[in-house]
Amino acid sequence: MTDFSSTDHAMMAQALRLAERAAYTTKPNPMVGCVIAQGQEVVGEGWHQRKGGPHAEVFALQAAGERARGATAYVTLEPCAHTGSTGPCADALIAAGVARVIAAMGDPFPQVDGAGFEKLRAAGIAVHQGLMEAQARKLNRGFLSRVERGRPWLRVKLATSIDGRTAMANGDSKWISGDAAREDVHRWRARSGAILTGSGTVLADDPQLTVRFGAPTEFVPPLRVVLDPGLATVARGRIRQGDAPTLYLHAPDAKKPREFAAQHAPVPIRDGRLDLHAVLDLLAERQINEVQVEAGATLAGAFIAAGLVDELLLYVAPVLLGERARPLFEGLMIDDMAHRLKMRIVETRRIGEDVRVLLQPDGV
Ligand code: AOF
Ligand code: ZN
Repeated sequence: MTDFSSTDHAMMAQALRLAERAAYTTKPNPMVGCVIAQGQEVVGEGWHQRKGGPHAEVFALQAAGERARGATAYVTLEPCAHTGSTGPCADALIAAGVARVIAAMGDPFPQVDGAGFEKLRAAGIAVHQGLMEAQARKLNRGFLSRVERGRPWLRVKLATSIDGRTAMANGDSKWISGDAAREDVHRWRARSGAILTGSGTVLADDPQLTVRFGAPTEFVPPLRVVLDPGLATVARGRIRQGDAPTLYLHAPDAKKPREFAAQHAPVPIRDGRLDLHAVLDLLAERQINEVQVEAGATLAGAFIAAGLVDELLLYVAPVLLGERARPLFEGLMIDDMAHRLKMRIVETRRIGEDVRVLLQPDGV
């Protein structure tokens, strides 16, 4: 393992901050940042802003100009070796005369996957990797999930009372958490590739599932996905409004209504329900990195029970809804402590009146 200096750490931390600027605009590509430095002096910075645009290294090399010669390039992801929308970044770094490349992590993308490092080494450049890798992996957990596991990163958003209830018995779930939490949810939506819900929620809450409150100035609108086995909701609801595409996933034998224009695709049935594994496979094929589930207790419970949840985004409101109200998850049957589902708190933060808790199941 290479020993990295405090300057190396500071430069990589800056590269990670630059990468994160594209959180809302770069999908389905990864967020990547690059800092070029001569010793402790930064001579160029860049980040990958959107798919089809120049990569981080290209912007940073442009800014550095002649001062890239003999410099160190800090990148949050292995420089690419392939010609995609742009030429290989490895070649650009070599041509600019960079002496050393430090990458936070390798790029698992099949067309790169070590080939970028190989090119650099073959040209006599000193290459090191692994500096702040955990942070870099966390930043791109969606992209990495899709490329490495073949399925999107799945986040389930829930708003709960302190007694663990999410809706009244009549289904009313409005106004559990406050305005600040709602804006926060919309920012998480903006970084997601897809917002997924069920037909039950479309009927009960009539959500629009677009990014409207506290929206970033620029973002790629997430795909709205409705699990609707019988295509019962295609003609209804605010989900048909707004500036974002909608995809209906349905049972293979569903009857399509006449004049049905929305995107739709069949998904196999497992145990009487749409197969959730197949749903995620399909979304990965459509280059979705992060899915945010905003559904009711049944679908949220089904994802948990299937072991497909990577992250819970939980807003806890300081209210009590009482025992007739609905629980967080339905269909999750646990009879003894030995089978309890353990989770890890990744972060807690107060958001307005509420508390936001980010959790991950053990093993993720
Ligand atoms: C880099 N630097 O800043 C980024 C990289 O569609 P393209 O041609 O832009 O290629 C996208 C792939 O390139 C993406 O899947 C990932 O493997 C890599 N992204 N590589 O050297 C960058 N954004
Ligand atoms: Zn590149």
